[in-house]
Amino acid sequence: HRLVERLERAIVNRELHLHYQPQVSVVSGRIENLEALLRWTPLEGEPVSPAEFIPLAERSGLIHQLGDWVMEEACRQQAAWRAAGRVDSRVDINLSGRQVLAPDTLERLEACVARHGLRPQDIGIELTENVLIEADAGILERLRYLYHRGVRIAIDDFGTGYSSLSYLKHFPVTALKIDRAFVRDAPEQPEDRAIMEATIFIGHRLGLEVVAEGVETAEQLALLREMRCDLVQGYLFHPPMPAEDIDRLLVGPG
Ligand code: G
Ligand code: G
Ligand code: NA
Ligand code: MN
Repeated sequence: HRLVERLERAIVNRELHLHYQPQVSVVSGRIENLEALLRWTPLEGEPVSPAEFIPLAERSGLIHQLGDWVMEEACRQQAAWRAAGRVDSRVDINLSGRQVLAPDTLERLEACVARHGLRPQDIGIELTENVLIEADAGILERLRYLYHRGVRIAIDDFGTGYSSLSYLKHFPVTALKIDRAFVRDAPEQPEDRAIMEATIFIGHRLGLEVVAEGVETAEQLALLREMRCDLVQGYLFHPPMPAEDIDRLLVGPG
């Protein structure tokens, strides 16, 4: 596949970047967390969306190299922010299925965090529920270990996978992310509103943080505030942006 060949060269050619999207506290308005999102702009050609190249990288096995690059870059940036003393937000990294299910990915993440002088609580990971269902005992033990050390573990796109709720009882999880499809339709559709409310309720009863993604309107925010959602992420607040823009955002004007 042509795109895979181009992607193979993207790392050496420095065509990859991370953008960061803030997650904001509904109560305080403070930026609590930054989700790292991979961006690929080939030297020649238009930017390619991760929605397109991540599945390709998963199929070709290139996801391991890409994932290592993301981990390294996110930890390097977080360490630089820490050293500058300005930012105390966590940074969240997306891990796809094949990455998490590979036996040594989580160990490499831990090593990467340590190598950059970060504390486990400076970093989080986002997984989908399907990954947890497929994880074997060894992977789960590794996740539990990270959880107990203080790494934040969020379930991405919560409610859209093929799982039953019972996995929440057994798996090491610190946060649920309400999928943006529910958030988008909640103002108009009572069913989406009900799912959103139920997710926040069950999350809180289980002692989890709840994050709503794809928040674009004041109306969606009003619902989420009324339902006591913890964190909100979306274009209403901030789009994903380069690290330099995060610097400006956190330092403020002047
Ligand atoms: O931000 P954007 O809409 O472009 O992201 C599209 C999809 O790509 C999302 O599902 C997101 O989770 C995924 N994605 C973005 N960055 C990464 C990454 O670094 N690793 C993995 N595995 N997925 C990512
Ligand atoms: O699958 P995951 O939840 O990781 O995907 C995150 C994706 O959502 C990224 O592609 C990001 O660019 C996108 N995104 C972030 N904020 C918004 C938003 O307010 N609306 C929409 N439609 N997409 C968003
Ligand atoms: Na995500
Ligand atoms: Mn998501």
